[in-house]
Amino acid sequence: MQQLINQIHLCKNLSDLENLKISILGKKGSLTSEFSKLKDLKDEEKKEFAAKLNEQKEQLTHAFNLKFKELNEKFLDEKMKQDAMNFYYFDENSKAGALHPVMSTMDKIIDYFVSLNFSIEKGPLIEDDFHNFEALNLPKSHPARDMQDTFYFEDKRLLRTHTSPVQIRTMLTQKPPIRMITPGAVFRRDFDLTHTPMFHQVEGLVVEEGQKVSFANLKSILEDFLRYMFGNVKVRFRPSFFPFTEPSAEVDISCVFCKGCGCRVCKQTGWLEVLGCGIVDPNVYKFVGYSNVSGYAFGLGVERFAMLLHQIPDLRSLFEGDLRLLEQFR
Ligand code: 2U9
Repeated sequence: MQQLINQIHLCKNLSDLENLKISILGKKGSLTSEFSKLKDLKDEEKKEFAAKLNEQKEQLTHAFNLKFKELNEKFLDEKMKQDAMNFYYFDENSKAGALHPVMSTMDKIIDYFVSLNFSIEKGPLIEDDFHNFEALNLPKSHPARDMQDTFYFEDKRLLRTHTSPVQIRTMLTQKPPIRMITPGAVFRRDFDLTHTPMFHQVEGLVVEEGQKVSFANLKSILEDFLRYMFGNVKVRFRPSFFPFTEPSAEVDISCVFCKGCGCRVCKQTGWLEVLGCGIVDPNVYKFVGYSNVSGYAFGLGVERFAMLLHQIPDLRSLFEGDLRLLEQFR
């Protein structure tokens, strides 16, 4: 008996222990076969022998259980060690990603207008002539409608050239008051040092019932916005023209590179153009069925903002996915 107990203690792993258990307590095991001898014994001997076998069985089972517990714990410990992930590995070997500077600039712009309760509206990238041009008061003869400026599909649909169709769609489905911005990609057939065929815009639109909205409202919000974006810059409004706004203005800030002294970037003028804006042309309201309303609108190119914010000299580098640039924004 003690020999068997010793054998149990000597087992090194679970499978040795299992084999030993089968050889002793299994169906054909050494102790199990002792039980079959009972039938040949007389009653008194049988009782004594059975009691002895049962006691041995109990002792062995107890020893097996204890040993199982010990070996199983060891087995699980080792398995855990093998399977465990070394999280420090990821810490040391992986570089955290980061937002592309165009997207972080977009987020900064969006944050400003969301804080003033503007809603964010989205629309399709593939548009039709009505939403992209007609309803925006762009006459049939307008050069922007030209095949040379716009990407057309064969069925006359087109890739939106600005995010303005989203304002049209919003006005067609909602009543004033409207305070919205629409961030997103736009497409133009333009590719040179300062233009890419796809870029991002954020446009804004505010429309109120009655004649409450004035150019002064537009001026004050854009001045505040530009100082939020670029710090303590000078802001100036220059008269301009857009088919969808009247009066219209282009907005400049004092050059962030030379602080207005004149440099290569601002072409020695001390000013950088950053925005277009204006009071919404009443013609636009006719296309969306609005009457007796007033509103202002503005638009900006996000890539240009990102370049000025981060002093990135070449627009194309924003589209190349070059890690040497992107890693600087982690
Ligand atoms: C509606 C009415 C008016 C949006 C406007 C501009 C002026 C503008 C340019 C800035 C740089 C486009 O990315 S850019 O090339 N945008 O100058 N955008 S007013 O006016 C609207 C839009 C929609 C219904």
